[in-house]
Amino acid sequence: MTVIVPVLGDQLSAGLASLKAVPRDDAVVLMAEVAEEAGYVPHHKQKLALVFAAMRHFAEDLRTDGWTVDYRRLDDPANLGGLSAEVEAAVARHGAERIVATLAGEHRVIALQAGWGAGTGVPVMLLADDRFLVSEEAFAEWASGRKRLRMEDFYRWQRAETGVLMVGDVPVGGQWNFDKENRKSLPKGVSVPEAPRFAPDAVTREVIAMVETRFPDNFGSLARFNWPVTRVQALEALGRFVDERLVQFGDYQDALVEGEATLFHSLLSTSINLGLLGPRECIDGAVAAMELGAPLNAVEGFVRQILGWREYVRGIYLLEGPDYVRRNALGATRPLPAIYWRGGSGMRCFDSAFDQTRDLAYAHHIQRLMVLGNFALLAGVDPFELHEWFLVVYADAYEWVEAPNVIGMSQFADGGLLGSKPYAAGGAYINRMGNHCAGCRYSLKVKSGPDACPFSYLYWDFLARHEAMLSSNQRMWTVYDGWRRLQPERQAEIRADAARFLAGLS
Ligand code: FAD
Ligand code: DLZ
Repeated sequence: MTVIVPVLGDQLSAGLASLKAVPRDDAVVLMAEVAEEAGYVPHHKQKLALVFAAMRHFAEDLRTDGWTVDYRRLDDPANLGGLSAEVEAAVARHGAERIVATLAGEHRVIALQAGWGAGTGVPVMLLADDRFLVSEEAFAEWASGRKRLRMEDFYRWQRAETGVLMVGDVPVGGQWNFDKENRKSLPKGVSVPEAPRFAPDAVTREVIAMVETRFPDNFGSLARFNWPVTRVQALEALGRFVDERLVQFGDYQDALVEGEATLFHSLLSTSINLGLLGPRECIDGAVAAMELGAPLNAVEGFVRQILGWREYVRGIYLLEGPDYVRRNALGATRPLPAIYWRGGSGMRCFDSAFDQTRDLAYAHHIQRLMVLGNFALLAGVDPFELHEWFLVVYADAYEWVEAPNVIGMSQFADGGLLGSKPYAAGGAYINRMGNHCAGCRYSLKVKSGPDACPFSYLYWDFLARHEAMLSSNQRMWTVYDGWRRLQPERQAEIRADAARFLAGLS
């Protein structure tokens, strides 16, 4: 019996449920580069190159392992342009009697998969994606009946369930969370190890040339493409992170440093999201490093990101359904400002994050949350437009992980489902966490007028605009006390600065 096993571009795991379920001799693995997936948003050029290069390398690995792979290249004139069309044609071409697939990550592609049976006339078996540590059902069960769905509660549950960093029922070190020890700015003199380099091989170079030719107007530059595109490279990236950067990951997790694009971050999200690495092996690698002296605040900080945040946002995405991306609890309607596509805002922190986003398809978490996301929140940008931007510009962007981070965590557009308060901050926060302000054309010392830091007056203006909704939130009481203590003349000055700046932005 011939079985078509479609493997999507982010399902590049030898242990994928559908690859485990079908005997190798019966399977024809279908992998298809298609215009539909390349175009549902105009992805950063590096994301396209990464996905196609990783797909081509994975197909070769499967063939070496004895699988029959039917690989459809984007530049093949016979390419049908869509996943469903390719699946239907493959069933006919191979005379297949059934399809066995692993459920896609995104609602959009899950909907396509649901139509494959009708489209092909053969039975379709859709298997759960067991590369995540928490199944959709287990998350729904955890969520059911809870008044609040907080990451911290989910994370503690997962620590207890998995036994990671636990001694019996007690968290290692007597504390669940060392977040407060992970907020240092980078002192002068601390040097950051260089991230590993993965020079593109012939396969990747061919893909890069194809992307440059076929997607010349997409955002971003390919010049500094440096992503792991194979499992071997991804394992090297994990090993180098654990050996060289994990020790300081905790301390400087929230730091913002001019000219330091990656700091001590792992750069592993692209590899995990593509399936080149499993979440559990990343967690185990970090935990094992404790025996070699890695501090608990670093290891726990890293484990929290993967066992906590990554699993939690995926659970929220599946639970909340396709309409989640349209939430707009704060009623924000400003079109996405041009500085998100062109940079050149004059704000050093923003331009720094923008430039590296364009050049590397990467920005670390605090740049995404507290600079690019925070600015949009304060400026009242339409969250759906921001969501689409975030989906475009990062090499690790897939809706299941991007949308809860943008709509929920960053924009509070889900009204507090994901976060207990908006991640809104003024210039003082950015100054405390980094060194951008020193070289900025705006000044924190100037309190009003065209040279004052926009983050500062926009922060107060944001609070004022949303006072009716947010001031009853206990976690916002202190900041609203601060706002109310300002003289009416000072409040008016702040609001006038914000209005002037926002008018210029549009
Ligand atoms: P590290 O800082 O080294 O963290 C280790 C790993 O933990 C990451 O590789 C990632 O797998 C996981 N992780 C950390 N934080 C999160 C989080 N909040 N949600 C889910 N996983 C997390 N992550 C994506 O993978 N894709 C996205 O499209 C994406 N969009 C984001 C948009 C916004 C507005 C924000 C605030 C965060 C977003 N994140 C996204 C989460 C996080 O910023 C990235 O995972 C991280 O910056 C990737 O870099 P790294 O691998 O060096 O991470
Ligand atoms: C992201 C992406 C891109 C750019 N291209 C393809 C493709 O051509 N073929 C494919 O199978 N998958 C691609 N992907 C990954 C899918 O978009 C991904 O499987 C869905 O986003 C579901 O998570």
